[in-house]
Amino acid sequence: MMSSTAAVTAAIERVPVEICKGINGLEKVILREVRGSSAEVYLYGGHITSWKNDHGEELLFVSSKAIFKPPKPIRGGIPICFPQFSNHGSLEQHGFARNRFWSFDTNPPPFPTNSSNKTFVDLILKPTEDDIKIWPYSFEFRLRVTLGPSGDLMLTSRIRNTNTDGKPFIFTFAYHTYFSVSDISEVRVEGLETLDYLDNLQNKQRFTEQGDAITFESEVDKIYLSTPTKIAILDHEKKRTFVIRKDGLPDAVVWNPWDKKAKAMADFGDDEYKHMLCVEAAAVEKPITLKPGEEWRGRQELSAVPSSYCSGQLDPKRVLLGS
Ligand code: TA6
Repeated sequence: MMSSTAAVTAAIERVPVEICKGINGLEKVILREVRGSSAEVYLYGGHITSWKNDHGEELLFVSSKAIFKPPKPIRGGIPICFPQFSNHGSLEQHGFARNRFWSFDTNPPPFPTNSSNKTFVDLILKPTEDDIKIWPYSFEFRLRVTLGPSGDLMLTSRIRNTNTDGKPFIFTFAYHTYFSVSDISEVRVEGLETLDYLDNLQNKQRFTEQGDAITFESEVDKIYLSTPTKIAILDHEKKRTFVIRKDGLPDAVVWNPWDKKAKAMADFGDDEYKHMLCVEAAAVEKPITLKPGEEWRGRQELSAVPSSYCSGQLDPKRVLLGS
């Protein structure tokens, strides 16, 4: 394994990131935090494929059958859906950002950085001539991936319309995060109760969620609309809660393929549905319009916190209402 300490260190004493070859020789970046947490990002897709806590435990799910070979998107981690979420448009499923090669953004515009976050990498995606043939717009998509001192993982996307012909463009978006869970039938999602959602298994019909935490006993593919900015995934067995904080991303998609769909996906193991759950910070219901020169920002912050519990039960109110 060849590695080089990247010269991608800036003036603010950033923690150097490591650039090395990953699976099939695809270039990746490794972010490490002093307390032991880490994250890995492939330039292929601007795709995060690993996020580990300071015990070295993997927090994201990547399928054992994932294909690390263009043009196939990587099954797991955090694919980025842009400029189209799912089949909400005429482009390929989930758009093309997840199967394009991104570059290092060596000259990002100023960023309101929190000084404590010194471990980050900036990537950029611009359309190729072929992309413009299928989606005739110029844009700059800047992605900053940050690993916080307590191991939190932040993704900040800045998308700018750089069209010179005065044309606006419209897009939908999602961070299609695959969380690693102990046992899907033991997992609860808090923060989406009583919300309206579009059910992708029923022609996107609109329904209202019942009042309790969401649990899983079959395939689910729902787009929750106008959700709170904080959502929690409670994994009792691992005594772990994932907290998703999001900004500029009003919706949240919840997906588990369950057994039948799992078998139908070549890059997904038959039983792997038991150990993953996608909860995706998204902008789907109201597509985003950007005029030339305008910039959109969408941010998600992921934390993995140990259970706060007295009798083994998590206290969701403390998680969702806490700081
Ligand atoms: O985000 C949920 C979803 O849109 C599901 O409908 C399912 O198709 C999933 O994404 C995976 O999509 P992919 O194109 O990665 O196979």
